[in-house]
Amino acid sequence: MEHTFLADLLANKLANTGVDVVFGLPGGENVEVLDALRRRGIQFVLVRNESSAIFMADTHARITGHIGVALTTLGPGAANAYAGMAHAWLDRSPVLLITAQSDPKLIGKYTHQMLDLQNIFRPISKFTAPITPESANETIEDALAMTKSGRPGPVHLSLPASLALNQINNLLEAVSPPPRTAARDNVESIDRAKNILTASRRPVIITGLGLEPEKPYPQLRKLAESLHAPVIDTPKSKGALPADHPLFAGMLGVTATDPAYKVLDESDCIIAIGFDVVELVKPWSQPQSLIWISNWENQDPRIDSACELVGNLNNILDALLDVTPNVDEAWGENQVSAWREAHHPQPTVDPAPNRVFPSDVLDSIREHTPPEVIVTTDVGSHKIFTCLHWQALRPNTFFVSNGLSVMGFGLAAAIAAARQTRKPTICITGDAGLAMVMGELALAVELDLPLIVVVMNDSALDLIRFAQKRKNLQVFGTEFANPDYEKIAAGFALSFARITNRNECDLAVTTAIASRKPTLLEVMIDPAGYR
Ligand SMILES: Cc1ncc(C[n+]2csc(CCOP(=O)(O)OP(=O)(O)O)c2C)c(N)n1
Ligand SMILES: [Mg+2]
Repeated sequence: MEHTFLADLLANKLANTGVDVVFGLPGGENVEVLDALRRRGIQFVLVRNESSAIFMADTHARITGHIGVALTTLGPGAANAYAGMAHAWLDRSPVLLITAQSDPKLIGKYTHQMLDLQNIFRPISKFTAPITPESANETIEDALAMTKSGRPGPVHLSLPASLALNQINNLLEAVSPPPRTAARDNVESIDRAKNILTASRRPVIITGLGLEPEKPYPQLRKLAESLHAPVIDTPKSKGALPADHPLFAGMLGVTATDPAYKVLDESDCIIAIGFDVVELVKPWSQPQSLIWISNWENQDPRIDSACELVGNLNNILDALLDVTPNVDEAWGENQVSAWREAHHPQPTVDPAPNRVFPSDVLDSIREHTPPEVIVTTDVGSHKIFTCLHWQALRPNTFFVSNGLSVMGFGLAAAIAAARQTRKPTICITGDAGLAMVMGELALAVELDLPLIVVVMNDSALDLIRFAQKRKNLQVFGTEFANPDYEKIAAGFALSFARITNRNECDLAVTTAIASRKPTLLEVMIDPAGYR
């Protein structure tokens, strides 16, 4: 039997699972693993902050259908990755985090940088374990399989530098791709679902974060059209049905009064596809019959359902296509067009002088970018507005942290998306969110990405300032001074424009898209337009 180093075993198993890139920021304790990745031909993207590595691994996974992998050092690097892991946990992302760890022989004698990483990551991961020479094979394979089995989520492995060059048996067989949930025998439930659908006069479909990597988009569209069912999406499934489809009825998940609740509340039957209540900002309390269709069990928390279909989404939706609907005349396309007219008011006032409304920014981007443009958003007032109003025309082209809603996600996600797809990509971020992760701008230039970073300059944590105003509190601790973004852009060698009106926005977006160069657009936003 051939022998190999533990670090190489790890690199081999990653490569055999289809991993071709790792995002991270190493410490001295990672250099053996880093070198094993290099020798195995796995690319390494050096981030400027560890949580960015996990946001990138997450986005990479959602785009490729593979798992995403991040690497950090022990104590401080792992601690810095915590927000990223928490995002992967609540946003259901198949990410593997590999950290270093101190030499196990020194436990109890040496404490420098030593944290109990298994106890730290256990509450926010599906699996966390140290890699040891004795059980490396099983541990690594279990971790890889766990990322995608059932509801996807993050896993964590730690490898001490002192063990990375341990020689062990090299079991070189290909690692089979992580299994999805074994499909249940859905025969009875399919019949039951068909009966519910045949009796329904006002069915509605709600999609959620669990549509990738199966991409049941053609079936979703066929099912909606055959049932005349309006389709409501969530931030993480925007574009599942294109926003210009006559049955697209808006999005749920950013406020307690999202306009799409009107359509949902009027329905008599809900078909939930890949849906996860972690995306909603209020408890689920819909009384209608619910047909649960997902790749994982309805649990944690379970929502009331009349019927559950668990397994391959394409097969399940195909099996429902021959239902003969019995839908009210005023429902479907008619209901959706009435809803659209009622819920897309244009601003009736002008923005403040030399300021732009967010609706103008989104309209300008939509008008001057191709249908397949990728959009990411950070978290704040701009996220709520962008989720509600961005017209996503293609599936899996909109990326947002919604389960955790963590600031700092948007730029990293855009970098990973543009890197992988080379498609025009737009990151919409608040000024506070960008300040948290500004260093990652360097990566956009290093990787020469077709990326436009749109920073909404309002010199405030606007969402929090708005909460103060709504509660009649003083504005306190929520306003700040911004840097000179033109100089920031020059320092990072990004193209730059400052935008104070719609025409400037049109020109800047057109120029940036044509150049395919990383660009920073500073939009002088009038936050009154968010409300
Ligand atoms: C890491 C993190 N810290 C704090 C928050 C709470 N929070 C949500 S929105 C927000 C304000 C964001 O400000 P900015 O990025 O400027 O966006 P704006 O609301 O101004 O559009 C804050 C502090 C959060 N979601 N994530
Ligand atoms: Mg702001």
